[in-house]
Amino acid sequence: MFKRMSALLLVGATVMTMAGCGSGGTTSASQPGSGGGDDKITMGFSQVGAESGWRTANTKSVQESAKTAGIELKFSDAQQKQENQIKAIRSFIQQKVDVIAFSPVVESGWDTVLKEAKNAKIPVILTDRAVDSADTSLYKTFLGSDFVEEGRKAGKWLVEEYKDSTETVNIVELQGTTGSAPANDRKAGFAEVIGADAKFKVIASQTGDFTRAKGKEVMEAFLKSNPDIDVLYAHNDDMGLGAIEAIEGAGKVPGKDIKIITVDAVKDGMQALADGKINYIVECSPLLGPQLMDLAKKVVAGEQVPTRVVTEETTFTQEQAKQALPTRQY
Ligand code: GYE
Repeated sequence: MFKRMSALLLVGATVMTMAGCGSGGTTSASQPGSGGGDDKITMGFSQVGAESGWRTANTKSVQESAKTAGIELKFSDAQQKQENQIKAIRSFIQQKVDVIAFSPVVESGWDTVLKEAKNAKIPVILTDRAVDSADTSLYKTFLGSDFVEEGRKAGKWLVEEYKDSTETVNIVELQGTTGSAPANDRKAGFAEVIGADAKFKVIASQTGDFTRAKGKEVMEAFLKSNPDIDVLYAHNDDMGLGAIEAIEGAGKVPGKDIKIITVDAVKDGMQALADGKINYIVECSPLLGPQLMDLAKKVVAGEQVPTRVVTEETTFTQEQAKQALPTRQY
């Protein structure tokens, strides 16, 4: 708990200390409330969807912190569809909100709509997920995790776990939403680390769209076509939890017959880790709301902000999960 709080404080401090020397500077300041006629900042927020426990906790964090910060939030749920996010952003532009924040479902295809926001002089903040636009002037900052590093942490645990073995380790991978930053980066970071030792073999890798239902379905297919799976690497807890049902359904013991690594550390994932069904979780914090509201206020006031704000995160073993669970916030 203390570790988590101090990590969040640390990130907050980084934002504060870097605010004066950020390189991605704002040049034109739009006045708070320019669209609404009062001083209250209006934020248009386009959320990815409600696909996972992480997402639910993230939505709650954004909504609660907007209230605390006195920011009026126009919230829109895109149900994992890019076209819905583009529509929502266009509608925010029409409504002349003061700032747009969004969590892009996939990385590519944003330039046109982001240029429209820029032309309307509405600053954009990326939260949680990145875009691959070459023109970084299309957004002010990106607040979120280092997903490549998360993938590396998952790989490092595996390398350590099998350090005394010379036999082949057969791995199956449940990827997040195709084309999303966390799916691309968690795959890349993991591959980079395990790639150093030829005994690690990814024998199947497919998307489970970050949902429990899809995680279960794809794991069932993996189990049917691969009798000899040693390890499952799932890009989030929810897919891992769905896969556990598939593994148990196939008469195998999750955490023993098949070792499981996931990412997020939401409560249900942490419970499965404490129960021995998952072996290791790489944390990814959804509590981005307070930092997002701080950044929004600065950006609307025309202050400079760092172009990248990275969330600090930890990892959990089964023992650590038992200790952390009673005070886990999400
Ligand atoms: O890990 C997953 C969610 O973008 C970091 O999206 C987020 C990911 C998170 O659906 O559970």
